Amino acid sequence: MNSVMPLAFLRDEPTRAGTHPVCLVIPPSAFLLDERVFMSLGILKVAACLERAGHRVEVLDLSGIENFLEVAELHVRTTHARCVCLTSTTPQLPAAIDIARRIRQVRPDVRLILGGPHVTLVHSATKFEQKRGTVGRACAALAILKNSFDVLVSGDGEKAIFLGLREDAPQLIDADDPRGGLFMTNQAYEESPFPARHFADIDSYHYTIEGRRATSLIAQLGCPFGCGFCGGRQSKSLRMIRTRSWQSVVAELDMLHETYGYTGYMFYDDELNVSPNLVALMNGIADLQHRKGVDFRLRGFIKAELFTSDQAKAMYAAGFRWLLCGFEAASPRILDNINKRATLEDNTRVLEIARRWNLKVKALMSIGHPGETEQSVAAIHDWLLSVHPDDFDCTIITTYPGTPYYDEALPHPSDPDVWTYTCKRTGDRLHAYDIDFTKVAEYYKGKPGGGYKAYVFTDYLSSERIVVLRDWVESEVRSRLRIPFNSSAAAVRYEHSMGQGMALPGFILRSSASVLGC
Ligand code: B12
Repeated sequence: MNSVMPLAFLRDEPTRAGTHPVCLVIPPSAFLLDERVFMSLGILKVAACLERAGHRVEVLDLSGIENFLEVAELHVRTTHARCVCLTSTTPQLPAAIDIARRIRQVRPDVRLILGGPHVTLVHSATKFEQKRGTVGRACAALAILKNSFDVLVSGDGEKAIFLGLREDAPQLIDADDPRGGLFMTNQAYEESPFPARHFADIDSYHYTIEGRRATSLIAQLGCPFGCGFCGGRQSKSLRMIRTRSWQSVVAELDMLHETYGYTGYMFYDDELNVSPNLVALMNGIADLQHRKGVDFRLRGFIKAELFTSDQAKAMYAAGFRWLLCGFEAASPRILDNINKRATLEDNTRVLEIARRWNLKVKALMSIGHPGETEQSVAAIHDWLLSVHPDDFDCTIITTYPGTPYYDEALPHPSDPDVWTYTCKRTGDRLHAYDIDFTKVAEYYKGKPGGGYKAYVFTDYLSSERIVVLRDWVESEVRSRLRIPFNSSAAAVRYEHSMGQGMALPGFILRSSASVLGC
């Protein structure tokens, strides 16, 4: 195996499917309140491409599995797979690295491939570091990944997986570069298969929208904006908009309804209304329901300054009753520091338009931006009370690799454990403790009654104070607006008992072969 960046892997035809299955692994996310809410669509898309090319595929879904290391060990001891491919976000990395280590111990012959957001973002951060001439922590983070895995895939996995399976695969496959031949074009996106949801144990995933059994899908990829806290602002696969036709999205909804009976759908596009074809898509979804005589309920994200009354009307007609919007802040200066583009007036207007069309709004707010002060947090509290959203949450920023807050930060002059991001326009600063992402997995949601930890602070607020203020906004606004904490999300953890030689329960391992684990 060599370790150079690949020359463009231009051949479109995949590797010849061999007799050995390919094993795909979804690491657990123990920091989530409930790990079986939404399936990991990215790796299921990779699974679908492998299956289409004739490969036998096994998917080991370790979401919510307490003793995941034993389960992974048991499986690799019995499987004939020679390649084990993991996906990972940054907070899943500690578990992904532990799984890789355990597999190495019992099957040193297996090739370990890592793809997903963490590699993509760390790789984009290293490119940015190199461009800036400051080789440092992102390069170190990439080196750790190179030590733990045989092949790293940055960016789109649909074609790159076939290069990763080849004997002569490079150690780093760059599928995040539109010039490289592995990056998906709109046409490739249109032609690619839907995520292979049949590999997930559908019934163990549970989500409802307005009482309807619901699942998630993505209509288009990418967000072109530059918010400082958001991962992928230097990564083409996360930033460039890739679209497929509205007919393709409607076909996926039709399939999901026919095959699994869902009538609720959560759209996980970064912002649905970035697409100029939103209204056409909504009309297509409304027509589908009319033709089938069904009634869907939908939920998805919008970008505030692009939201119009026409969009709201079409969204309501298609079945939307809820919109989510990342307003983040209520202080104009903080909105500017985030590089949000939306103004406070744009944000307020979203609630006015939504209300006119009977759409409920979940306001997504965050604390811990450059220049954050007591007053800017109080502004969030006051604005929420004045616009009265139907739901909200307020999170604390973590500066993950691949976000401008991480990529553009410089070492703090006097504290070696701290990196500082300075907003170019206002000079406001955000300081972040350097986190060992191979060991620390962040909480996604603060557990009601505590559980949050902040790794950021500003010149005006300590990290401890940020936690106190965040809890204050949550509890004050919830009690004033009578919005209960989401207490339904009691963590569901699965325990897998380790009988020797026992096949894994079907909800952990799904295989395209007829015998599990063969
Ligand atoms: C849906 C979603 C969620 C859902 C469901 C997550 C899930 N189970 O999939 C929920 C709400 C639970 C969630 C939670 C969180 N999320 Co989230 N989420 C998303 C979102 C909007 C879409 C993910 C998706 O399905 N994309 C589409 C698929 C096709 O892309 P993909 O997953 O990246 O997969 C492709 C490639 O990465 C690659 N690939 C993936 N796996 C593999 C494996 C192999 C072997 C190969 C070869 C290739 C490969 O091929 C795939 C097809 O091209 C993304 C943003 C985005 N636009 O992608 C953020 C995103 C993934 N989330 C993010 C974050 C920060 C979080 C949270 C930490 C939130 C928080 N603040 O605490 C938590 C962590 C959850 C976790 N398990 O780690 C960041 C990840 C940053 C990072 N450094 O990892 C993203 C990128 C948003 C952002 N721009 O900052 N999230």
